[in-house]
Amino acid sequence: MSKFMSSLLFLLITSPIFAKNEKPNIIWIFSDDHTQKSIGAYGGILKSVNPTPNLDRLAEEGMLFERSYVANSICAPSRATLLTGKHSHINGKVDNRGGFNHDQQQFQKILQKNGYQTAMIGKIHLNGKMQGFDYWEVLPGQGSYYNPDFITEEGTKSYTGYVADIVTEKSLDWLENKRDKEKPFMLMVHHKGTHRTWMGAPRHVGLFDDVTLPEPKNLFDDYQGRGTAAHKQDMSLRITMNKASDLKVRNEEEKKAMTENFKKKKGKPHGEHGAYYRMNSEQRKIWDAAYDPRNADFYAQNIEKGTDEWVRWSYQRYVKDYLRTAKSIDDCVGEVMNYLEKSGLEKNTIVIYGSDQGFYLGEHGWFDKRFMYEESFSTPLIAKWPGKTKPGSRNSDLVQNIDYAETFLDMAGIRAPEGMQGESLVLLLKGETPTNWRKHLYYHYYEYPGGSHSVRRHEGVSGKRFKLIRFYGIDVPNGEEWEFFDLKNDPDEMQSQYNNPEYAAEVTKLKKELQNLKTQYKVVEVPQKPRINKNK
Ligand code: SGN
Ligand code: CA
Repeated sequence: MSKFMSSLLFLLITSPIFAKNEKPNIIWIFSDDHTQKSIGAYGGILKSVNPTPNLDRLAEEGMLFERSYVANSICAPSRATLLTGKHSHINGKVDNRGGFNHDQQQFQKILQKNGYQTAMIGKIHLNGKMQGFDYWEVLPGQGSYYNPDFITEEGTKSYTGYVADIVTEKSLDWLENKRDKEKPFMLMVHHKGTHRTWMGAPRHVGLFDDVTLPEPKNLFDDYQGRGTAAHKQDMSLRITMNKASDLKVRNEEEKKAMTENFKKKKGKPHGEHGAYYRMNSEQRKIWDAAYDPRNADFYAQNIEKGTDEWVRWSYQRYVKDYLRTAKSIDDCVGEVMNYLEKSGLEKNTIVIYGSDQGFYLGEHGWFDKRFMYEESFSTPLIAKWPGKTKPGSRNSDLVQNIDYAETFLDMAGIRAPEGMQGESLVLLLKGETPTNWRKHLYYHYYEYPGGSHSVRRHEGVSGKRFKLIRFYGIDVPNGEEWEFFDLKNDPDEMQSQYNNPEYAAEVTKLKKELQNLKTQYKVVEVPQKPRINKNK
């Protein structure tokens, strides 16, 4: 070949037209219990306090999924589904108790085998050693808001500071200093917040002090129009909400008693209730300066537990604390986006935000999740894929957390292995929903008896408008109860129409659909037996 020809060839293969398609990087920012209704871009009554400016920015630059749901509204099972792309009865992690089989197929293992650098930082809630990550540092179990420990390949390490900030710092440090810059990457930035017992960062403890949050209209729900499960749950602001640990109302005497209690236990205070006692004196000073006067005000009002006044007061305290924890996650989203912009990574990096499920912020008088009702069945999903997602776009197709694994693989140009049960969201992200996109979702919640909050087992099917739920294993003649909701006429799900003859045809249709989905997803019976909760 002449010299001229070879230089022409060189120019051609190095020119952008012939450059091989660069694989996109993926940053998956995730939170715990972060409900759609607390994110500005999703709208809702809390939008007025501007709770999430950075997530709103992500939505403005990307796509927001309005009808995004989970398959089983509880933490560890949701994460198992996300990694495996399979429903709980297939991946084996049906509730928060018991182990997760890490040896099974997971999307990050496939990405890693296909040349991706993979990293996981923060909460995963799946005990045992993570697989398929080049780098991982995870919180033990639920983790701690203040001065958390992290499990690493080299053992447990302790850090001083606020958990969301540490997760953010570690993530940015991995991006800047620890990864192999020759390879595309997938980084999971997984936060502890907004999980119970909702403790904000020192810089956020004063937020929302001077506002009165609007209340949901069903804060005083009496559960007429629904069955046993809604009546018998244990997740109400009126009865379940705990004064000391949830609402942080402790006078000096109570603080002393709790401190003594923690001293009796071995090692550092742990778990949710231990967070206050893990604080160093500087953090405690900031905390007490914010909470002591508020608590004095509470005692001055003589509010009795269980009264309507108590429900109203705890709603304000609880939701403000919840929004404070969300704020540090929102800060993280902003920092990550700013870093991508500064580092030049922005163009080829997908940023995706989600949570393990939704949550109740006083709707039906509740906190927590588990039910197939909209607040906890739905979950946020916002994604920005430069050049692919249309900025400020919204998608209203039915998507579920079984879809993420295949989506991540598809983004990387990898075909999903047989057995994954979701659908890739890539076409949806490009604004090209296939005409045969799913019309119904399958749901199944298992953690009963045992566990927390006494939510009865149930499974169900939901289309865009109608939802059918079967509660089972309950103390009624044949052990099961059905509920049916028309989300168009009753978006707050206050009145089951299961026995209303006007809906009989729809009920029959959904019963059939439930059977179809059970066949499609190969649903098997998971025996219901009490077990001890070892994996809190
Ligand atoms: C803890 C919480 C519960 C919560 C579960 C599961 N109690 O047990 O309120 O439902 O975690 O949450 S606490 O008083 O210890 O905070 S999950 O998100 O991990 O599924
Ligand atoms: Ca959760």
